[in-house]
Amino acid sequence: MEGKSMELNEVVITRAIIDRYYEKLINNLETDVAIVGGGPSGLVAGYYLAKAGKKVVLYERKLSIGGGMWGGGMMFNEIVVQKDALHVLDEFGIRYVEYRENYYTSDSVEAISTLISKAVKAGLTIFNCISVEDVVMRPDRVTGLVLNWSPVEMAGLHIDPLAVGSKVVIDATGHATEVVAVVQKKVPGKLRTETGKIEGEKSMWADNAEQLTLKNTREVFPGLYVAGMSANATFGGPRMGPIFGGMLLSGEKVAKELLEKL
Ligand code: 48H
Repeated sequence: MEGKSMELNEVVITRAIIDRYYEKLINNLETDVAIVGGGPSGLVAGYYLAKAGKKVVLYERKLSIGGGMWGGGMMFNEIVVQKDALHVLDEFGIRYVEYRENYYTSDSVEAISTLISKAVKAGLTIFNCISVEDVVMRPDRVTGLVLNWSPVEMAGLHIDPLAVGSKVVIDATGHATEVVAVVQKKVPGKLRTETGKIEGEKSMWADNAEQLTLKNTREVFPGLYVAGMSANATFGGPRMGPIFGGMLLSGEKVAKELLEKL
């Protein structure tokens, strides 16, 4: 005979969620690296940094993490990855099939769900439904992020944000380059681009774009790095369409560079 299990209590369920979330929040007020944007480049960066023992947090505006990878190309949920980036898929255990020489395909749902899962298990803390609306600034350096709930942003409510500190920030916000845009607008000084401003993303040229994504993954302002599509939009590289090797390699590169510095 099985014994009667303890009756579940709604207030205890609520208390458990509040206690655990509060712990997570308070433990991440100061971090080594804060990543803005939960697309492939941000997740790969977060994975490698967390795996190496860094305290790293990622903020994503949307309810679901993953950015633009879920939909493959035009909702055909397959992605293309070139040979140079296969070692990242191997590191995560994401399966791929050769299509032609140097063109490999992966199921986009397997790819992005595995990036998310492995990054979290490696120690990356993810907060979803939070939008980064500003940076914390000292005269010559970005030193943190200003956060608000995405629903507050969506409803246009006049509610003051909260702030967190981080040694380094990575803008992995994709096409929009949201953190760099705020720095350009509000922080005195120039970006480390040719004109000192955001150069803007150019039209599609996959081969060139994939190479430039890597080159453009770097520090754009003291304390602020760009990765993924944001790197090309900031430094004026073209878009590449649904080939994702550059995004994966960009995340790997920014993590490597920061591990040498931090
Ligand atoms: C919190 C924010 C904020 C903010 C934005 O777009 P992503 O998938 O980014 P990448 O660079 O890792 O990958 C780009 C890729 O998906 C892509 O679009 C490609 C390859 N396009 C080629 C082409 O030709 O079009 O993810 C960015 C994430 C999103 O989930 C946003 O919701 C999030 O960042 N985000 N999160 N605060 N202020 N801004």
